[in-house]
Amino acid sequence: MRDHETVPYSLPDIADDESIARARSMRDRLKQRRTCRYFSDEPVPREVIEAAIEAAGTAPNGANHQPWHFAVVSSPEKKRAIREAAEEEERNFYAGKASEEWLTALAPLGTNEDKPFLETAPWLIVVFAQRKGGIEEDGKTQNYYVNESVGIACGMLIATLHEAGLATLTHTPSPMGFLRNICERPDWEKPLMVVVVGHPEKEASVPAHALKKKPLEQIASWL
Ligand code: IYR
Repeated sequence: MRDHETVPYSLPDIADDESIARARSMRDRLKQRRTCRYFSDEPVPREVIEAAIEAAGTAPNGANHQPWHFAVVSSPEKKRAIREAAEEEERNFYAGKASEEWLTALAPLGTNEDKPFLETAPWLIVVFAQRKGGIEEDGKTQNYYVNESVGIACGMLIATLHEAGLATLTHTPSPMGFLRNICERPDWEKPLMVVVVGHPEKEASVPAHALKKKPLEQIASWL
């Protein structure tokens, strides 16, 4: 056995009834989350973003290497650079790169190549996955389960921001290598997504299409 120090672990005792109530209450709050594409420029305190990123940083991950980096963008110049580069990629996507099948799947969402929210929203959190680096971020040590780890962290980030009363949008321009240059990140990091954060615009609406969620019977099996 290798050296392996431990510390005690326990959780507060919660009776079953209370446990069920809490799970349902969390479910109901998460149900209120919708991906929002219309943001106002109303400011959001930096402290909210800081706490949400700290929450994301507690995600379970491969070998505790914590293979993520969150580049937080608020400067108008950087936001404009990201918008311009993303719209360029999206123009190619919508004008030919995407298959007919893909465009048909997107039609009920009403998305297109215009991404004004990348400038309007107060914060863009550009999430990077560290393919290498370990805890010390040396750029060499192997990391493990990188996509899984960073994906879970993004879920926790989004859930925390939702709990804080903010709207989010996960934006995934493709290809998104340009984000590495704009955010000045090393080449062993791979941009994974942009989480756009802010308040919804007054006139904001969301596609009715996405209200249809698969029922429990469909998404779960019990063995
Ligand atoms: N990245 C594009 C297209 C897009 C793809 C999927 I799958 C979506 O669920 C939404 C959008 C865009 O941002 O428009």
